[in-house]
Amino acid sequence: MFASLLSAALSMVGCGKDESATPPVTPGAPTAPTAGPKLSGELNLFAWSEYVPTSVIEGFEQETGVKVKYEAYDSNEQMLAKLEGGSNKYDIIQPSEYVIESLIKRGALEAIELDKVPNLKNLSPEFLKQPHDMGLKYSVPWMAGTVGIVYNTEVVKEPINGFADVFQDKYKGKIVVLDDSREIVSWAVAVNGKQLNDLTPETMSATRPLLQKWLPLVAAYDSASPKDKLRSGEVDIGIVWSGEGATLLNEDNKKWAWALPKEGSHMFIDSLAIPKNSPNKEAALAFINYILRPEVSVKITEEFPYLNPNAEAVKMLPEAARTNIASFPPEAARKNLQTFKDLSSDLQSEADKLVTQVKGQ
Ligand code: SPD
Repeated sequence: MFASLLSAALSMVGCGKDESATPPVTPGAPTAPTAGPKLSGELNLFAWSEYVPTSVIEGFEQETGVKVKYEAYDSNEQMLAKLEGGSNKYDIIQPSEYVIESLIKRGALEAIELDKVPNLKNLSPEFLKQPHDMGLKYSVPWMAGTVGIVYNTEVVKEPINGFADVFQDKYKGKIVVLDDSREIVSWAVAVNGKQLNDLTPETMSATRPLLQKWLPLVAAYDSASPKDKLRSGEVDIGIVWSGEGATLLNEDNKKWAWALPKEGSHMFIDSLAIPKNSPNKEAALAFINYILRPEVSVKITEEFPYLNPNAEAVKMLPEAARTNIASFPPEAARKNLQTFKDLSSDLQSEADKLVTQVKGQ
C-alpha cells in the first residue's frame, strides 16, 4: 500500500512512471505510531558523532521498550572499516550518499520495507529522487548539509569566499579543517578548475603542489567538533560541516560569517540504512519511522542545525533556524553544490595516501 503511495509521490516529482497510483501523500497528515509488531530487545545504532540527540533516543526507548546502543564515528571510512572488519552487530548505520551508492552496489544493505515507514511522506520531494538511491530503496535521509567556511570576523577582516582565500600564509596556524582526505582533495581539485567529482589519478596528483602549500598552514584536523577550536579562539577560520558553522552563527551571527566556497562544494546527504544481517531489523525500521515524525525530526535540527530533509519538520522550526544560511543555503548558492559519487576503493586509498604524505612532509 505505502509502496504505491511513495510511487505516487515520486511521480509528482517527475521520477515515477506509475500513472495508476492513487492518492498522493498528504503533507502534514497525522504521523502517530502505527500498529506493528511488538518490539523489545535492543537496537545497535552506529552513527556520526554529534548527530543524534539523546532526547530522540530516549523518546524511542520509552515508546517501544527497545534499548538503543549508540556508537559514534567521525568519518565514513571509520564506519566502513568496522563493517568490512566483519562486525555484524549493527542494525542502523548512517552513511553519506557516495557510501550508500557503494554499499548498494556491494549488496551490503537490506531493502527498506516501505510499508513499515509511512512517515516517509514527510520528506521533501527533492530527497526522494537523489541518484545514489532513487526511490529510497535502501536508505532514508537523516540530514543533509554542506562543507563551507566559517570565520571570526573580529579577527579576519577580509571577506573569505573560497578555499583559495582560506589557505593564505597570513592565516598560518589559525585554520582548522575537516579530517577527511576525500573532502580535502576535492577542494584542491575544485581550485584547479575541475568538478569536485572529477577525481582520477591525474587530477589528484595535480593537486599535490596546492596541498603542499595548504596543509602546512593548518593548525588542526577535526571532523568531530571543529567549532570548539573556533569558539575558544585557538583558530579563526574553519572548513567545516555546515551544522558546525550554523551552531556558531546561532550563538553570534555578528562575530561569525559563513561562506559556501565559490569554487564549488560538497552537499552531503547522510541517511539511515540497515546493514545486511542486522540482528534487529524490525526495531531498525521502527526507529527510522520514528525519526521521520515531524515533532521528532525537529528536535534533531534544533540540537544539530543541519539541512533537514523533512519538509513537515522544517515548517515547525522557528524563523531564525529556517533562515540560518549555514543550515539552509539560499537557492542561488545551491547551484554550486554537488553530492559526491562513489569513488573506487583504489582512488579513495590514493586520496588517503596523498593527504597523509603531504601532512607528513
Ligand atoms: N557531526 C555530524 C557530521 C556529519 C557529517 N557528515 C558528512 C559526511 C560527508 N563526507
